Amino acid sequence: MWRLKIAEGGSPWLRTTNNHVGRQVWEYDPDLGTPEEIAEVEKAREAFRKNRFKMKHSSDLLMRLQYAKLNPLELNLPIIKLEDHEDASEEVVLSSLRRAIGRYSTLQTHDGHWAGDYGGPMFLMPGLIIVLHITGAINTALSSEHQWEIRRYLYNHQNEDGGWGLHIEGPSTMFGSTLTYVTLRLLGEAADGGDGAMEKARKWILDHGGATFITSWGKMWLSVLGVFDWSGNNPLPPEIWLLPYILPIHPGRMWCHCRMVYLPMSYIYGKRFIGPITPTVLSLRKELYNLPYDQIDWNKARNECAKEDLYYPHPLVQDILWATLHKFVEPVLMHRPGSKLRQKALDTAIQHIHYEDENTRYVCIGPVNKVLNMLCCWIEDPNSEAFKLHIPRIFDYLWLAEDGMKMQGYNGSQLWDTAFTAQAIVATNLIGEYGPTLKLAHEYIKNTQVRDDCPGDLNYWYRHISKGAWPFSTADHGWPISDCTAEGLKASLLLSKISPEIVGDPVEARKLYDAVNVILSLMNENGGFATYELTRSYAWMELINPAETFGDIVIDYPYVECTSAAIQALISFRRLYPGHRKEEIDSCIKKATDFVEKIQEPNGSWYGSWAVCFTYGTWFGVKGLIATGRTYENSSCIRKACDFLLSKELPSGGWGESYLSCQDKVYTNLEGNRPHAVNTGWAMLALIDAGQAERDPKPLHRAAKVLINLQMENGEFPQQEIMGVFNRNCMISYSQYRNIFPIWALGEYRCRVLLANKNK
Ligand code: LAN
Repeated sequence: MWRLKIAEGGSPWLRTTNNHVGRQVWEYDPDLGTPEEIAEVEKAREAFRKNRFKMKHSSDLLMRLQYAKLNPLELNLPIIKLEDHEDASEEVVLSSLRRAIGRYSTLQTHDGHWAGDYGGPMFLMPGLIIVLHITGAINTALSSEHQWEIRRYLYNHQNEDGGWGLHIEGPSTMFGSTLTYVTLRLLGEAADGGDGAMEKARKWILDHGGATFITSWGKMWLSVLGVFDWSGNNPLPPEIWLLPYILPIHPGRMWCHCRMVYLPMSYIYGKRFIGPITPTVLSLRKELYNLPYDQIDWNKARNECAKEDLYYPHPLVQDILWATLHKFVEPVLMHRPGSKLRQKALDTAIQHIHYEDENTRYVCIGPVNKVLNMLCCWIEDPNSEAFKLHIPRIFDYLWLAEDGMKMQGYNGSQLWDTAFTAQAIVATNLIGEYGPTLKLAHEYIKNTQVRDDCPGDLNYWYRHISKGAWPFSTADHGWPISDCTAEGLKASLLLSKISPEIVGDPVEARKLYDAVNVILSLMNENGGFATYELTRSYAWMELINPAETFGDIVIDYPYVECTSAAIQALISFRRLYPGHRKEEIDSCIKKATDFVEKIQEPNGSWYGSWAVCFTYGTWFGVKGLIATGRTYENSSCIRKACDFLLSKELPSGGWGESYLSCQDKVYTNLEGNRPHAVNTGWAMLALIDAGQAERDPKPLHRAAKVLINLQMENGEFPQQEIMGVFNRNCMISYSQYRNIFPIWALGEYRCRVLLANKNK
């Protein structure tokens, strides 16, 4: 049976800064599990499979079975469902909270975080499998059980029309369909395998024009594999790394995710690397196209893209730029003496690749550069130590649930979820009852703060400071993020106000100062906060975004989420340490607040970029402004935001926002106007903060009732539609949100709506 291992190493090729705290890895142990337990797992899988076209999101049932056995829970609290005419009383809310937190606490890992599924995107696993195929490591790195579970996952997420989407809930795209089809073939599936599934997939691909219509990232993957010609790719010259930093297009100025993905891509492109031509590769050349392979017009293919995939069409300047580079510059760089320059550029690129690998302990910033860097290390030297160091970190990205094994969008969301959970539990004012949970979460937060900057000259490596920051996942990953630092700091400050007897020792002041230093260093001129670094170039750089499926990736833009989190953290800090860097903090808060006010949408909402969408952004917008002391009465921004949220409440109560809100930037209800526990939580939190209880508590009563009626028998809230998003268009799972935000909202509802009213 499978087992989730937490905070364990287990390979001589693993490096860590803090004993692997936060590391989550699934391992197969054939000796584990009673026949009953194995049958339960099977039952969960079968139930998912049967319902897979209706419910695309898994509920982490395998992890839950493991934890139920580990931490059995006897809750003798009544399960209450409210009728139409009933409102939730204080007792009902209290009992709902106890059931929710009691159960959620049993899911906490022994190092203090909450493990869970951070999957969603469908384009990540293919990269890994293609790289393992090329490097000949597929069967040594992945056990046959791993390969089984990966196949299960891919089949479970095939759409009814035979294709695969960009993410689990999305309609079929050429990118998702072709890469997943190829992945299944590389995992040993026959071209007519899968009970007709493979033929159906191929039909989807061919009916939509064949694989020349795949997006640019797909073209790159297929070329590496040897089933697409490199001349059908737009150029990605590594020489861009040799340009002077003054130029706005220097990669050092790009968003770190964009920079870190195009870095290894440019190395591979610069070498026109192709893996071994195996029989499967030769066969794929026939399977993926409507024309014989040698008759394909590769020059035309450079700019082809299926309409299903097209989110960000290339502007004309881009086509001109690529055509020029392709026709005139590349031929020079591929032959002597130009190839000397190419070699120099390749040397620079691989140097940066090694730096990234080393300073993330081979986790890398994300799943795409992880596998690309691994391939580059292998291309440089198949017997290298670097390649060996990459292998065990593959498993940090693989997650298993009842729908199978997936590649996650990051090595987890550990710190982020833990910081929110701590704040949510404190907000319920049931601190005494959940002291041990908070103490353990506190441990995780303390152990995960980044201790040092990266080594060497940070400017040379285009890196921002990290010392004192919090990352999104683990300290070993270690990339600092503005809002993760802010949420980590907020949680630490909140816990520092509670007796150490209950929650353990507070973070030392010096470490809090370091965190503040990171936050202050991340404010842009305009007062806004971007994600990992300062905004280093101009928005018009988006003109050269070549990724047709993703928007807003070229530079690190400022966001309401990051800016609001920074405001909140600095204000909490200032309250406890009023003397420390006072002027800087005051001025930062002021500028950041102006920025938040300025970017409010005309309809009163804020557009959230990292989750769905207006409910999320507006929660951040309101919370940031309220933290500064603004109120409904004295701030028209807050009034407008409340009007906006109230106008979107469903007639039956609650909020339910579809992922289409993100793509279209227009508020869109979920199909059937169903409420979603997470959106309902965000909207309630914003409204309660803005004093809705004093004006008219009825919308809050309705929403609280929705949450209570959604709560399941075991105390948890159900997994509903996928809630996270990145780059405007790709969805990603935040599996803890279904518990965190309903708990937080019901906690505030109880304390600030029901109890406050009673005490009046
Ligand atoms: C994340 C995860 C965390 C997230 C928050 C901290 C929640 C957010 O407030 C700021 C942005 C950030 C850091 C973020 C950015 C984009 C990421 C890194 C991701 C959504 C996780 C995966 C995604 C990454 C780009 C996926 C890899 C795909 C590529 C297109 C490179």
